[in-house]
This record gives sequence, C-alpha cells and structure tokens, in this order.
Amino acid sequence: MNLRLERVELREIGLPLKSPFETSFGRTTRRRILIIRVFDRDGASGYGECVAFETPLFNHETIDTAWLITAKHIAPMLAAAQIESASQVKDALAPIRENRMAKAGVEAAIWDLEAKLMALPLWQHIGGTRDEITCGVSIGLQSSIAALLDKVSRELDSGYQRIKIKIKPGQDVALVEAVRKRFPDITLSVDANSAYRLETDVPLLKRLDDYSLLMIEQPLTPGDLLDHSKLQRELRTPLCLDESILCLANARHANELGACRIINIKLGRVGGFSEGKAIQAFARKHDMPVWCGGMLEAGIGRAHNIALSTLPGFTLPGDVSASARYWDEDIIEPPVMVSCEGTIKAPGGPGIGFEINEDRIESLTVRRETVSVSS
Ligand code: OSB
Ligand code: MG
Repeated sequence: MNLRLERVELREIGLPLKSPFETSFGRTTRRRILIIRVFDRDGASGYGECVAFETPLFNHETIDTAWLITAKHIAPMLAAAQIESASQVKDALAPIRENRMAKAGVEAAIWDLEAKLMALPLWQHIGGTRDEITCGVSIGLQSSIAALLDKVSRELDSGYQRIKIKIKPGQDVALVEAVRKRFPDITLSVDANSAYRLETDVPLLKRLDDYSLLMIEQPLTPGDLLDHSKLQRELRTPLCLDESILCLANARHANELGACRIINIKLGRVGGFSEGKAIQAFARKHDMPVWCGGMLEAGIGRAHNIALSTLPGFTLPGDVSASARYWDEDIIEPPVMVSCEGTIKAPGGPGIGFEINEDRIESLTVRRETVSVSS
C-alpha cells in the first residue's frame, strides 16, 4: 500500500448514555468522545474513535490529554515519518511514550482508510478469520440486587452469551451469589477494575471460587503483575487482566509469572491494532484465550472492536454489544445489532463497514481542529 496522508481532523462530540454506567472507580452518565478522521491527498478518509474517558480514573489518559498529544505530537510525528501503510504507524509513533489511547485513535483511522483504499473489509485486512463474533455484556454496579437480577435477566433474554458484572468491596460475594442462585448455568464473570489489595483481600476473593466463574477480571492494581501471580496461585478461578496489559511485553511477563490465564484486549489501552494483534498472536501461541474489551464506545469504536474480535485468538465472548444498549441514536448506520443467538455479523463493506452519520456528528460536535500531516 502506498498511503499519502494529508491531514488529521479532530472533533469532540458529546453523547449521553441511555443509563449511567458504574464501576469501582466511578459513574459515567455521558461520554465526551474524540473522533479522529484522517484524509489522504486524494480526499479519501478513514475514521477512528479515541476511547479515553473524561477523567484519569481508568488510566492516566483523558480526552483532553489525548487531544493535545494527537494535535501537538502524533500529527507532527506522522508528518515527519511519511508512513506508507497502516502497519508502520506503531513504529513511527514509538518515540512517544504511553498515551496509547491517543495513538490508537489515529492508528485505527489509518487502518480504516487503508482498508477502504484496498476495497477490503477492515476485519479481513487485519487478518480476521471469522465473519461472526460472539458477544457478552458488562453490567455496571446497580442500586440493588433486585435491579441487578432484572438487568441480567433482560440481557440473557436478548441472547448474550456471557454476563459480566462489576464488583467492588462491599458489593461482591453477595451479588455473585444472588446472580448464581437465580441463573445456575449461565457463563458468568466479574470485573473489579483494580479495587482489591493482595494484603487484605485474598480470603474474600477466595470465596468467589465457589461460584464457577469464567474469570475474575483485574482484581488488583494495574502495575502489579507480581501480586496478581500470587493471587492466581491461591485461586482456582482464572484471573483475566485488563488494565495491567498495555503491550506485548506485559502479556509476556504476565504469562511467565502466571499472573493471569486470560487477557482482555482493548485497542485503546494497548495503543492500536498492531500491538493488539501482537498480543493476540502471543496469547494464542501460549494457549491463553483473549477477548475484546469495551470502553463504552460509540459506533466507530464499536466497529473497530468488531474487526479486532474476528482475529483467531479471540475465542471468548467479548464486551462488544449492541449500540442500543448505550445510545438512543448511534453515529453510524446501521447501528451495531446483535442476533438473538448473541452474535454480531462482521460487515462486508470496505473499511469499518458502517456508514458514518456525518450530519449527526456535526450536530454533536463541540470543538474541532485540523492538523496537516503532509510533509
Ligand atoms: O473494565 O472493562 C472495563 C467500562 C468502562 C471502563 C472499564 C470497563 C468497562 C466495561 C464496559 O466493562 C465495557 C462496555 O460495555 O463497553
Ligand atoms: Mg475490565
């Protein structure tokens, strides 16, 4: 491929969630989303969505830091690098430390552009091997156990293949016990978003072993692979790492230490498709299942997640679900829809394979900036 990039357009849109999403680190009621559009010199374009939240509570990035890093550092570095294909973006941006969500938004847009220029579905262009993916849902902390059971019941009725519930200290074993009692046979997992400590919480986390969970996701601090490996040795339930895995090296270290048995891959968290694919390939070689995580994405991010989920190592249902669970109206057409068997069909059109509702994006836009990336 001979890409000739011309400019990067940044836009911030505001989008209210249909219902608030609560995790151990906080409650989200609306998203401020950075949309990236890259243009080549012939006017063709591709879209990416930066998944950074408004607050630095999931990781250090925010939409505001990502905007600044993209406009002031990523775009100039891309201009200087004169990349010719999407696969070169990762190395071209490697001098910029961390800021993976900012890099991933731009890289995703370039992958979409490249796939469109090649008239290929993005999922095929990145090496995906299945045209249908399996879906689970992530259910936030609820106001009561009754409300939680009601939500679980409705998601199961929709066909979702795996239920994940958020937990935090004080809202953990009782929630799992109630869900397991009402739904003895479902595939169930929990996600703590780093809310527990090895020093104090091993006895409590061991109690979760009684509920045949598929996995316990990210119980401890993101940087602490060693403590996760100590915890994993105390548990029968597989640990899954999310916040801890930022790159291939982290996956390798986690595997060698026995810090987890499953990895959740999020494009933003690992810095894009190139790194995500490397982690997927490593995990596959080591018989470690991976699945695609979610960051409450609007349609563009959701479309990129669908593409990622078609790679061969993605053997567990991901947190990629229907647009209608999040938004009254998405920014893509058609919205992401899930079959009654809990699957999403990977689209057959070029690039991300969804139409972008440009009028809707325009009406939701609160700021924009265009940066040249031609040399
Ligand atoms: O840890 O996977 C997570 C939402 C916000 C922040 C972190 C996480 C989540 C989710 C929901 O679990 C994923 C989604 O439905 O998009
Ligand atoms: Mg998680």
